[in-house]
Amino acid sequence: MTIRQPLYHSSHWGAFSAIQQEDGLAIAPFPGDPDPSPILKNIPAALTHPARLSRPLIRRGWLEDGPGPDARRGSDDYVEMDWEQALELAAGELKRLGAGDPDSPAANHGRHVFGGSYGWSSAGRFHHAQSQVHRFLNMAFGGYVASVDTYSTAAGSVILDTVAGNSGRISREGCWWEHIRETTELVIAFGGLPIRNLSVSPGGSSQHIARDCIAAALKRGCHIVSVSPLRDDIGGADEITRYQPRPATDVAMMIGMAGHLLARDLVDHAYIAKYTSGWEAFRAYLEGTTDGQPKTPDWAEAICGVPASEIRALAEEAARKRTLVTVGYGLQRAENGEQPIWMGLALSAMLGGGSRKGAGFTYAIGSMGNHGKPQLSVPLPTLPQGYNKSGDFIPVARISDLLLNPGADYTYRGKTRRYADIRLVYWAGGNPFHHHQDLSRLRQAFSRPDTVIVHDSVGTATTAHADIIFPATITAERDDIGASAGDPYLMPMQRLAAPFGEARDDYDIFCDLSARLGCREAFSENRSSREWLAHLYGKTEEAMRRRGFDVPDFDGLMQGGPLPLPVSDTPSMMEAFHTDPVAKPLDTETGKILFHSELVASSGLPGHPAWIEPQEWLGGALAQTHPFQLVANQPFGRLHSQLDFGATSMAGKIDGREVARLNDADAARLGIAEGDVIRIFNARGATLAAARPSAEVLPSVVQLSTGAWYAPRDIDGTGLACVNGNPNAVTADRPASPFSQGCAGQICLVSIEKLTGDIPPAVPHEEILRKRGA
Ligand SMILES: Nc1nc2c(c(=O)[nH]1)N[C@H]1C(S)=C(S)[C@@H](COP(=O)(O)OP(=O)(O)OC[C@H]3O[C@@H](n4cnc5c(=O)[nH]c(N)nc54)[C@H](O)[C@@H]3O)O[C@H]1N2
Ligand SMILES: Nc1nc2c(c(=O)[nH]1)N[C@H]1C(S)=C(S)[C@@H](COP(=O)(O)OP(=O)(O)OC[C@H]3O[C@@H](n4cnc5c(=O)[nH]c(N)nc54)[C@H](O)[C@@H]3O)O[C@H]1N2
Ligand SMILES: [Mo]
Repeated sequence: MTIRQPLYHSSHWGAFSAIQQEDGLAIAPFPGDPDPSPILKNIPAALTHPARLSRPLIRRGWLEDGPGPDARRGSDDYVEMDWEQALELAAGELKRLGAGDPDSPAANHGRHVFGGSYGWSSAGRFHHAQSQVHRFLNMAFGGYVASVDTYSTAAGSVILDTVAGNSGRISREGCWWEHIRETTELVIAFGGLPIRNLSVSPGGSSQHIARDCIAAALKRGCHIVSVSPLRDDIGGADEITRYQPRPATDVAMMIGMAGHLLARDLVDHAYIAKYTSGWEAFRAYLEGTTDGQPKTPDWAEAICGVPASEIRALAEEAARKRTLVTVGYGLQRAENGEQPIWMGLALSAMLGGGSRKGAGFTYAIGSMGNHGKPQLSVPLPTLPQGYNKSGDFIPVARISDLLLNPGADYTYRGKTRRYADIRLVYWAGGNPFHHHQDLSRLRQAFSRPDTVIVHDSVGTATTAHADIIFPATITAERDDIGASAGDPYLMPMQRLAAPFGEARDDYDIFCDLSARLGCREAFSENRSSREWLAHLYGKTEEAMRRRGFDVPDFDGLMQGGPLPLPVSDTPSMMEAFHTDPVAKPLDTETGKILFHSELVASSGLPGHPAWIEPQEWLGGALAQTHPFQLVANQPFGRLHSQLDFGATSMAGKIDGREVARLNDADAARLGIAEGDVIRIFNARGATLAAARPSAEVLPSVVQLSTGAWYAPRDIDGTGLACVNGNPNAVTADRPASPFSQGCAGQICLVSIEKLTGDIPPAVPHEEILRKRGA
């Protein structure tokens, strides 16, 4: 298949057009995008990279010995198989576990099947692997054990749902970027406003506006304060003030500000009375009535390291100005991750909150490209996933606990729940051996089920722990529709290339399996992919026609260009609440913003935002043994582990190995120079990275972004280490709290040493999965 006309397509990091040239696919960013992402340059490599999977693969041990728990997962090799045989094997195993007749007692509504299958997969509203696998399991078993919340935000979402009603609406609704550009006088951004992260939105991003908005706000005289251990978590301008508290201590800095506001009588009591409840309990904590410790800026300085004088000055400036407080996802991906999010909201409430335009609190505007943008007034095409009759789920980051502890009790949002007994794991569109913490423990967990089935286009570390691997196409090999909440375009995603080898669309794989299980009609509704696309687009098309827009039919959309979508002028949840808190209450215990929550208090946490000492922080006992705080944040040059072999991602590595940055004084002290290979380790494991001394990084912090493909190898004398630099070899599989059970993978304590002697090379992407004999 050769394409000569530029065709439109889309990715989570931007819309683009593509044309085929002698040396491969040439990508041009969507012309309407003011600040296209460098990640687009990763795409051409995806078409034919040697890590692509071309045929179904079956793990040798599973094939020879049959289904069952098996510690060889992760080190076994694979046998290629033709599609017919591989589909038969998978269908046979699904049937053995009850698939085929969702209403029979044997099917048990998939209670032994984990289909939570978290992951971002690719842009595209129909070929969305997670939606496809959920729909399939609902049709085949009548259900499955699902997952709730996300690795992105769980502690933050659970606490905001509880104390402010709806975390998703707080993040997405409102026009905060426009407000920052035009009216806000002080932005305090905990976690910074990293342009790197704002390249990405789930589903696509046609316009990257953050850089321009920040520049325009600064020009207008808006003061922007970035609070982060990394000075470059916000673009370059000198006018930006940067504070670098110790990681995990922002909540103390915020509480110190709050204590000062109270002491100086700078609290907006009228706002508190009208829009909040529980203030007295929090006030008692600030004054030290409950624990004998008044929460002064000096108290805060001792914990967070930011000088008390600066904490006071920032609090006073915030009280004087139209102030926006925003807290990034990164801070809540940590032990007690609820606290900085809740405290950010509480601080903004003490300042008079969101009753003025451009002031108040917004969640994670610096984390996702589609936050703080106007919402759309028409529905987006969405594949219905069917109904899950099992009703069972885990908080998403409890996957290892689920597989290792069937029948064990745990708590979530104040309730006690029980882990299912999982016999089959089905994953499509995600990479748990990228995203989960403590990968050695995840390896043990993956040895437990009878069977693991994975779809992916490439041989990731997750496929290397599967029994049956189906090779999936990539978006460039299929037609789809790109769209994202808060993005003003519907993007035709036109097929750019023929499928690689024998790869099939996830949809077609599930159709083939459904046919063998007798549920093909229910799964496919007798529609081809193209008929589904036209059907799903029809909902948006109809809604637009009803509003009087002239819209193309489906063929017209696919042949024409991006379709502008109407934006909504409905007030956001918080605007409506501030206009009339009685008529538009929040969905919380009192209808107001909570300084104190009974549910939280009854779950073993303080009932108000509080500083709770974590196990792994630079001020704690464990820092005597492991004196560095690892910050495992999002990578600049790729989305998670996706297309790690692409040009932008590879350009950021040294000899194929991920780069870790540390403060230059720390590096000098340890005799570490640019490019030296360092071993980053703790009691859970080790990972190797190429060092980069940098003045941007707070002393005692080492930053190693996520996404390098996990490749554990035995290192002489010191045991296993991931030689490619995956930080999840050392992060802790410890929930943020028993309340949210959220992922706490952003930070952990580690030691660092320079590696000498024989240094094992990085493992190329195509060697992660051992595809030996055919
Ligand atoms: N230590 C630490 N860990 C973290 C984080 C952190 O900050 N620190 N961040 C966390 C966060 S926020 C997230 S969201 C997760 C991300 O974790 P994931 O979403 O699991 O990561 P991805 O690399 O996006 O994985 C997507 C997988 O889907 C595959 N894929 C893409 N398109 C298709 C398709 O059409 N069909 C099929 N079958 N497969 C496809 C890709 O090849 C890739 O293997 O990681 C989390 N992990
Ligand atoms: N380029 C790119 N962009 C992405 C992604 C990607 O993979 N690549 N992933 C997307 C996804 S799925 C998500 S969920 C979002 C995640 O959005 P975030 O969670 O906001 O992103 P991170 O880079 O993990 O964290 C942001 C910064 O928080 C800082 N930080 C860490 N701990 C602390 C702390 O205790 N205090 C303070 N003040 N700062 C701290 C770190 O320095 C880090 O750089 O990013 C999205 N954007
Ligand atoms: Mo995420």
